[in-house]
Amino acid sequence: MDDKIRRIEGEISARGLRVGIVAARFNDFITDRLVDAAVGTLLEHGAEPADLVTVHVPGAFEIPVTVQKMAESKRHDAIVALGCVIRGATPHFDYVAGEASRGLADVCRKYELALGFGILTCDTLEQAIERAGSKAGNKGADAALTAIRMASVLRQLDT
Ligand code: INI
Repeated sequence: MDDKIRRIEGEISARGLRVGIVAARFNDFITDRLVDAAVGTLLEHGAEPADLVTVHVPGAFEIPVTVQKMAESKRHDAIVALGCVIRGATPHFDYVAGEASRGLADVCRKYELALGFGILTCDTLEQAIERAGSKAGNKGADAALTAIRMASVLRQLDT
């Protein structure tokens, strides 16, 4: 690759970052594991406990408005959104999962937010367990890494 070409890909360092973690309490036996992994990942990458805040809301549907309020406050360099929506017998899943992801995409673009999207949308409880620290890794940790990297990418684009 021509070394005159500028490459922006962000850094994986949470040093000095103020990060908000918003988690749904619905299915908290899953979301608590996502929160633990997100917090652990942020601390491992240099964040200070005093710069982190976890906010717990009733369900995934309530995540976007909470993230919007936090984005407006400008008190956070990055936000991690964590939830777990599991398909049931009715179309409720589609509304909750759809509005949560659409709402987050909207707020993310509006506030140019470094957002880690960690809302599991699963057909079964087993799929959720797999993504909360067993077979398929932990999506809370992945979302935290994305938030850290995006904070850096967005900052680099300003220079
Ligand atoms: N909220 C979730 O976070 N996950 C779900 O699986 C879920 N289901 O299946 O209903 C869910 N519903 C609650 C919803 O997010 C709101 O909290 C509720 O409708 C009140 O506004």
